[in-house]
Amino acid sequence: MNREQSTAIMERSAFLLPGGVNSPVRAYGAVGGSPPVIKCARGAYLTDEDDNALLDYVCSWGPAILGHAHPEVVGAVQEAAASGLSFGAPTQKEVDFAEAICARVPSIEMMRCVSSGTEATMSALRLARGYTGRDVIVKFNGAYHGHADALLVKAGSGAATFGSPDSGGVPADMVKNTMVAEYNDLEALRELFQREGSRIAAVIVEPVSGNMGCVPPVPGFLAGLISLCRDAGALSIFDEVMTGLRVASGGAQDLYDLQPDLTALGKIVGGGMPLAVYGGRREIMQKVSPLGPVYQAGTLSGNPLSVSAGLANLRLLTADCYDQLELLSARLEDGIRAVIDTGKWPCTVQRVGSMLTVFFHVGPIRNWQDASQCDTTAFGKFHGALLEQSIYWPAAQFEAAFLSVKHTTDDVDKTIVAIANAMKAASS
Ligand code: HOZ
Repeated sequence: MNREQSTAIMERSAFLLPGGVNSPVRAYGAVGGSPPVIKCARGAYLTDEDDNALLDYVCSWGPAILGHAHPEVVGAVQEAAASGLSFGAPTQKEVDFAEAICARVPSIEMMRCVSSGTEATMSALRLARGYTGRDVIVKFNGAYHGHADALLVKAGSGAATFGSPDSGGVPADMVKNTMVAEYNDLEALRELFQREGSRIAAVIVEPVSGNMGCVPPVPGFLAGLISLCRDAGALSIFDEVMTGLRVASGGAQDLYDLQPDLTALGKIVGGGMPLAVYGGRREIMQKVSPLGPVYQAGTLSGNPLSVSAGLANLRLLTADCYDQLELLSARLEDGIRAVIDTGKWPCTVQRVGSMLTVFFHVGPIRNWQDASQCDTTAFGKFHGALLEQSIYWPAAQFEAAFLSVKHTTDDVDKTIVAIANAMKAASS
C-alpha cells in the first residue's frame, strides 16, 4: 500500500504537534508505523491522502454510527451554519435536542450540554460532590473517563496504552479523594463501601467498559453498584460516552434496564460534532448553576451546529438501525471466534452491541487485571497486517472497534478473512 503522502504529512506534523497528533490514541506508537492521514470519508470507508480506501472500524472512536458524511446530518449542519455559528444564547434547537435525549434516556430528567466527554464526566463528578457534600469518588481500574485530573488514576484507553495510567502533571492533592476498585468485583466494592461509604460522593462506571477493550458487566454488577450507592447516600454515575446510543437506543442502561442517578453522554449524541451531555434526576440537576451552587459553564455549549448534527443523528437512529447493527456485529463476532477456534490462537473476542474487541489473551477478560495480560506486541502485528489489507482497526489493544449501519455483510466477511490472515501475521 502506498503511504507516501501520509508519511510526508506526519513528518511535518511531528515538529508541530506532540506525537504528530491532537489526541494520543491517533498516533501509532502502540502498534508501530505511521498512521494514514485521512482526507475524507463516506459511509463505512475512509480515504487517506494517498487515495487508499480503508474499511473503518474506528468510526471516529464511536460517533460515526450512521457512517461518515450522512447527507441528512451534513445537511443539518450546513443549514445551521448558514444561520450563524454560535450565539452564546438560548436557542430552540437545544430545547428540541434536550427533549429528544430525555425521551431516549428516561433516567435523564434534566440535562446540560457541554462540548466533550471529558467535560461531561468532570461536571457530573463536581455535581455529585456538590449534591452530597462529600469528596470521595470511586472509579474502576482500567476505566477511562476523559482527562480531568481526578480521573487520571489507573486510567485505561490511551493512558494505559502509552504507559501513563497515572498522568504526569496531576498533583497528589487532586487525586487524594479518588479511590480505585476492580471492575466487575461487587464484593470488593461492597467492602469499600463498608469502610468508606459515608465519605463517598459517587461511583463512576463505564457500564460496558470500552477503554480496556470491550468488557461487559457480569450479571448483577451494575445493579449491585447502584444499590450500594443508594444505601450509602452516594450517587451512581454511568459514563455512557461510548455506550450511549451505541449498545442500544437508550445506551447500556436501556440494555440492562437500570436507572443511574447521573449519566454522561458524548460521541454519538453529537453526530461527529463536539457535543456531550450530562444529566440525571431533576432534584440533582437543580443544584447546577444558575439554579444551584454547582458552577459549570461554556461559551460553545449547545452551539447550533453541534445540536443540529445531534438532532439529525437522533432522528435517523431508529430501532431498525439497532437490529441491523446487532445482526452485522454478531456475524463479525462469530466469524472472528471461528478464526480463533480454528487456529487455536491464544485470543478471545468480546462484544456488546456494535462494539467489540479482539484481545490477545485467552478470555474471558473481566477486568483490567485480565486485560493487562494481553500480548500487545502480537496485537501490534495484527493491527499492521489488517492495515495492509485496508482494514482500519483501532490502533491499540485497549480500545473497542465499532460498526456502523453502512457496513455491509460483504464488508464483514471480507474483514473476517483479513483477520484470519492478520492472526497468522501476529503469531510470526
Ligand atoms: N476517548 C476514546 C477512548 N476510547 C478515544 C478518543 C481519544 O482519546 O482520542
